[in-house]
Amino acid sequence: MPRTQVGIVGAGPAGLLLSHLLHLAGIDSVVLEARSRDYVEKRVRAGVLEHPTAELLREVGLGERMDREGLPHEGLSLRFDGADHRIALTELTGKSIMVYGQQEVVKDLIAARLAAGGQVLFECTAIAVPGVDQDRPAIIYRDPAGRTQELRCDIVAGCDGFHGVTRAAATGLTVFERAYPFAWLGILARTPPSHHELIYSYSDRGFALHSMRSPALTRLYLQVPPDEDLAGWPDDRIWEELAARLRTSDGFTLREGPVLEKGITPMRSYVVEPMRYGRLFLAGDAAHIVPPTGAKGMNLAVADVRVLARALTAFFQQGREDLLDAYSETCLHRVWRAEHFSWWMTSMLHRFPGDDAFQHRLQLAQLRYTVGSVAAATSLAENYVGLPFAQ
Ligand code: RFL
Ligand code: PHB
Repeated sequence: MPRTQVGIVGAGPAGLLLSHLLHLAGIDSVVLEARSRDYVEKRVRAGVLEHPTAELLREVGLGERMDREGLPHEGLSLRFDGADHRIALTELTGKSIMVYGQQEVVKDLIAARLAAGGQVLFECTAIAVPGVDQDRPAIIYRDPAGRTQELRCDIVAGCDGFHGVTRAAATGLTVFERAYPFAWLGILARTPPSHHELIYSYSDRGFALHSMRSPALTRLYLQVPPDEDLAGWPDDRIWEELAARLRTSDGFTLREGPVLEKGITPMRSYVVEPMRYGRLFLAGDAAHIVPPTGAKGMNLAVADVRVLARALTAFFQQGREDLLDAYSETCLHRVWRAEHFSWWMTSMLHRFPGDDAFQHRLQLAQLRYTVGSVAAATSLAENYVGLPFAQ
């Protein structure tokens, strides 16, 4: 029967980076991923790496292509009242962010794991993780041929995202949750960005976001109703709505181009506590979700597995359990800060169904204060570029 020290469910940023960090510490792991390699490498998701995330990727030998192809940004715009109001991230914090697609991070991680002889088993779907409450955990999974297999391990890392199976193995977790009355419709278009930085736009018609992936690829999002059907959004309607929501009084022009990808993402805040059950450790979206307005999801996944890799290193190399015992609490401090920031950005920038003129004026007052006060702008900036990792 196959065996490893750490059985990892999920080859997203959390699972792959954990496997890489463990490898650097001389700890063996196997990653099981339900989807194909091609699928996970093409899945378009997050685009913003916090300063600490980019630094960590460099430190562990994963920064080369990111530094070559990624786009460092020193500011972003909040657009309202028909104009841009720039938050000078770097001037205010001394730090910048890196615009580099999540699927590029995933590609770099997979390449690094495979080059080091690491085991990433694609098209292997975990079904159950028995024994995590005793000392003999295992992962039961279906292999690509449909056969049921068992992987024995000392520790299971549940990095299988929000819809994974590992969280269900834990009993007694407390769930904290908030749903939002809207979703995001996102597109990737083959057209140069219309502005050199990200634009978060608050408009009468709802929120819109202008982002990018490269000098030739633009990523754009629209706030839509939560159960919206993509079929009702032909490309023309999407461009028209984006142009209307991104309009300025000084004639901003939105560059259009072929739509390469489109999808709808529900918005949710969600945290389980604790992020551990016996020998099962949850990390990334398996343990918490934020609405994407703060660009925090992937960054939290990275922060979790950094803490977990250190704790597992102390466990396997020195037999210490104190860092594993502290894992959940250490992570949850950062998680709740990001939950607050993401909720705050979301609340400030979206139109809520049923909101009245009073609410609209409150949001405008908040936006004007945020861009007008150095203290308030710095608060947004330090959260956006990423607070320092836990020691
Ligand atoms: P992932 O990436 O979902 O990976 C989980 C993996 O587990 C696999 N899996 C299983 N494998 C085996 N057996 C099973 N039973 C399995 N069940 C699931 C899945 O196939 C998958 O490969 O979770 P992870 O690693 O925790 O990473 C989290 C991030 O993906 C997520 O937080 C971000 O994408 C969120 N997010 C953003 N985060 C940022 O930091 N900055 C952003 O700018 C940002 N923008 C976004 C986002 C997410 C979005 N969507 C689509 C949800 C924008 C969008 C639109
Ligand atoms: C993205 O580029 O996909 C992106 C950027 C900022 C966000 C969310 C998504 O807040």
